[in-house]
Amino acid sequence: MSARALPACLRLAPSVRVALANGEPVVALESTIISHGMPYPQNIDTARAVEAEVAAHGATPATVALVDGRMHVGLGDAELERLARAGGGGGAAAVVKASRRDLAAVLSRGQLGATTVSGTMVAAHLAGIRVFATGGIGGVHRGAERTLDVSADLAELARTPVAVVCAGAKAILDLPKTLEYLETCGVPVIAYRNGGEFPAFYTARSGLRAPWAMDTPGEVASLLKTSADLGLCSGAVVAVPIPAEHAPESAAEIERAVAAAVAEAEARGIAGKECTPFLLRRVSELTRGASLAANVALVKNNARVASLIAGSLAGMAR
Ligand code: PSU
Ligand code: MN
Repeated sequence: MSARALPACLRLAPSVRVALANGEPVVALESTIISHGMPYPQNIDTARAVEAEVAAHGATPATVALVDGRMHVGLGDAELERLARAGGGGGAAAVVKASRRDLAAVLSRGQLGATTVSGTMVAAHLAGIRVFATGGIGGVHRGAERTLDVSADLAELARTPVAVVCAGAKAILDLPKTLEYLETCGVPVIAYRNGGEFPAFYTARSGLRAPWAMDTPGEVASLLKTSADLGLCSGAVVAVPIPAEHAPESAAEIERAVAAAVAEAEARGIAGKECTPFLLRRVSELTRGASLAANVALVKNNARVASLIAGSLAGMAR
């Protein structure tokens, strides 16, 4: 590992520290998806299954969260359980959804914080982790021309060299505008084994082209290595379609539910950081759990692909 001094509040789990020191693959995982993205107990089951998926594919999982004034990279099971119970749809106030802007406040107050994509990217980069798996990135919200609601995830991708392996941007968003924003920021978006199409989170098809199409972990790792060699400080979006066998039966039903949830959020004045958790919960209720089942399946698949990319990247450094 580099001689760069690590911040005093950064805590690497022993497994993560050893893997990084040995140049072995590590995959970062976020915690907002646990605390604010899914209900209990599906959230804790998914968190454990995703870590197991990473390990099964030869990489060390490093779930990120803010606990008692420390930025943890790699959590124990008790901490995962604490995050899952504190969030889980019910008492989400007990755990703060933390993007970049919230990191210093949550840490200095010693609050419990679950990191979003942007917060997790910051932590991963500090720790020296280059690949991160999640469900879907935040993006430009529908109606952003009025609200200016654009996820901090996009600005983070522009400035932090961590690859985010996801199923695209969440379908509750405006996908064309999200791709435009990423283009403006200079963030490569790679459609992974999807015929060049940008996936639409719950479904593989968005009708939108991604700027790049790649079919192997080695190709993606090579792009990441080249980007680092050039000193480009931007991240990358590796957009992996949900496996066909896990896609919801009716894409139209999902889209109807999304449209209804977005309208409801607007009518109820739900905005800011509450917006995404509200939409995910309402879409799950309106589809009687179909969207949640798809979400669980796609996160696991993304964890698998991220592990293969991290493995390939680690091999290139040898
Ligand atoms: N992916 C999921 N479920 C989630 C999220 C991503 O499958 O809950 C979270 C991520 O933490 C992402 C956040 O960074 O939603 C985006 O929130 P916002 O739109 O407020 O930036
Ligand atoms: Mn927002």
